[in-house]
Amino acid sequence: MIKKVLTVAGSDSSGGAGIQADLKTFQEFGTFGFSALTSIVTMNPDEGWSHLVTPIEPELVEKQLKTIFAGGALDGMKTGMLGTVGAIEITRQYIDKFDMKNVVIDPVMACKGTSELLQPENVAAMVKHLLPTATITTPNLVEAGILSEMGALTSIDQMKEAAKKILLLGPQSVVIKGGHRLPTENAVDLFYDGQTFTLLENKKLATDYNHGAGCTFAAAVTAGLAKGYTVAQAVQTAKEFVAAAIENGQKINPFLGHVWHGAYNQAEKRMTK
Ligand code: PXL
Repeated sequence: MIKKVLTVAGSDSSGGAGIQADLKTFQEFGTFGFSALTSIVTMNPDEGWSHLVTPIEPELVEKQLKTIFAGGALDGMKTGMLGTVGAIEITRQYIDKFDMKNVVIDPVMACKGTSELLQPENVAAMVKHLLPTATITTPNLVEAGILSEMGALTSIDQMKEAAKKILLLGPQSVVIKGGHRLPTENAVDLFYDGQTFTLLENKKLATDYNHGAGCTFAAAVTAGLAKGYTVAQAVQTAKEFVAAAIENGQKINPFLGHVWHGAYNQAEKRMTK
């Protein structure tokens, strides 16, 4: 049976992050993707690509989840941008009702290019209701600084300390994506399962076309877990998948470049007629 995976996330109308990244990535992993939309993000090219987040009513999020779970529990799920506290609470109810395993919480707090935090009450509700259900949570460096209440993280030792603090919030494991932000020679991510720290290193890629990298990484972890990989294997495979996606990033419009989700499997070569 094909593995079923769900993303509860926002729509990135520009096509690189959010549910667009998640569904494309699920497909690349040979899993069957579902989406419950929590918000729609639009960008205005006439106003310097300014972002607008329009949340979706919690009742409509619930209707989507009811539809999606009609066939019972799924093999894995992830959350990304969460529109409202109500949607977060409903998502938790479905996780509990269907005793969901392989839950990946990507603690999205802002879109790239906007330093502004998305609705702080959503972040608090995500920490309270969703992090304790997580098989793994996947913060970037900024999000890990906020979740650990340590502020700016500038070294691997600080990332380790933050990982320990984040585990106290309830997830079974954490991977902090240091990525290109950390002032180290390589792009370093830190995986911590409560016992062992594992550093995942890649050379830093000389490209700015990385919009959607975070969502793509979390979606790849979700699909891997649904397929039965261990958490460590899912993280390692996701890292390789995203490295290929960044290396083959595409300039999608004058404002930004996106990762190419099909790069790992060279999807552009599939249809030849
Ligand atoms: O990359 C964070 C992110 C997550 N989800 C949605 C987004 C973005 C950034 O643009 O639009 C829907």
